[in-house]
Amino acid sequence: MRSAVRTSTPPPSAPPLDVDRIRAQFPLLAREVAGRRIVYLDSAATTQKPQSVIEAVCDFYRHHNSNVHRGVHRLSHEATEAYEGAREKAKAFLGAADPAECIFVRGATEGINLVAQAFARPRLGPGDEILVTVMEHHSNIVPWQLACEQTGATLRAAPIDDDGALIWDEFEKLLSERTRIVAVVHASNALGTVNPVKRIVEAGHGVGAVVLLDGAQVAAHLPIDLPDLGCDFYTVSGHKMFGPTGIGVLWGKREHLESMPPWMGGGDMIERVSFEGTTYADLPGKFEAGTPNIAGAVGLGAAIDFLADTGVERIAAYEHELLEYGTGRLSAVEGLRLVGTAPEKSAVLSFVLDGVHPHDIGTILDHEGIAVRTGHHCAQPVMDRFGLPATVRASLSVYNTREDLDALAGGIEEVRRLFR
Ligand code: C6P
Repeated sequence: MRSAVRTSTPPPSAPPLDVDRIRAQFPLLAREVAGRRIVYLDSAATTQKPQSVIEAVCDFYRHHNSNVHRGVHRLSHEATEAYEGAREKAKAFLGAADPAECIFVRGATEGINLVAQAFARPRLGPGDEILVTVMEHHSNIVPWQLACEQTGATLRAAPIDDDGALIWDEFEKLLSERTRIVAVVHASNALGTVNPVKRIVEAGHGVGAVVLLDGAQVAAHLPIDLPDLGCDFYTVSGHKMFGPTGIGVLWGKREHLESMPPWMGGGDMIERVSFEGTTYADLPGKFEAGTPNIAGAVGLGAAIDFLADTGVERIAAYEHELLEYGTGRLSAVEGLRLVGTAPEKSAVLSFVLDGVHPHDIGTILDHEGIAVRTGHHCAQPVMDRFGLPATVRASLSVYNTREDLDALAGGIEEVRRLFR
């Protein structure tokens, strides 16, 4: 069994994670599907929301709803304070130096598009290269393809091995003085692979490239320490870290953000507008045109509080245990092959089963009240690499238990019986 998942262990003084207490904070987990308590194993698609996040969003609309940065009245002050307070929380959570470097976006997809359009596009030309890996989510491929079409630059992709790990020598060979941008997923949504991101940042900087990390699958699972990572851009999605949909953060080094033109124009991103010419607001406003997702930001702030109270290191250690247990349970199923067995993994179990299409597995599991994702997981080059049309993916979170994984293994045995 390959499951040497390296995650940080909790400090010895930290009390063990009380999963029952955590589960009790997630109202949706009490729901029944197909007459049974739901087994939710699709947290990589989106996590469930704790009561505190739901309450924070409701409280905002009930008591403080107003637009931000626009009014002198009480409610507008309160809304602005709540919105900017959430930015402070994001700053602390990521270990950023300055809240102004934390741009609120809709999610990781928008964060990467913003960098592709406002940072890469004005700088790139024919002969320049952008380096990604084969394991990227489409959100970290297509924005760069668009930038390449617009500028004449070339997109290169570093290969992965049969375990789904980056082939370091090949990655290094693809790096050259032509490489202007390196954009890599911190943890793969389709395989679970955790990339050696510090090494990637160092290697990218070594050839003078700017490095973006896609942290969508990391924020709810592993600690993020931006100064330690040393990257230039980092992006997360709120809904994958217990927050609402439609909100996320793009963090960028101030020098880069300041050197970038605005991406979208509109209200709130300007200093002064006239037909003779317009000047732009300082960071972060320059990149937040229009009325933002204020309640979403407030909810994200509550999600960050939940993560801080629970302890990301403790979550990492707990999920590590769960992943090892689940790897063992699934490896024991006859005809099942895990796809993604890299030495360093986050809590994702992708697999295929001999003779059964992943969609059939997902449908049968759903009849048992088990929610998994089936398909290409918006990572078609990963499927091509493994010669598969699709996989079944069970993705774990802090509220999952060994019983959930037992139910999954039992459900797959049932699929096998039906297809015998
Ligand atoms: N992955 C999944 O089921 P958005 O949609 O912008 O919040 O996140 C995009 C994204 C970017 N990078 C990675 C590594 C991701 O996993 C995702 C979203 C979901 O795996 C939906 S396709």
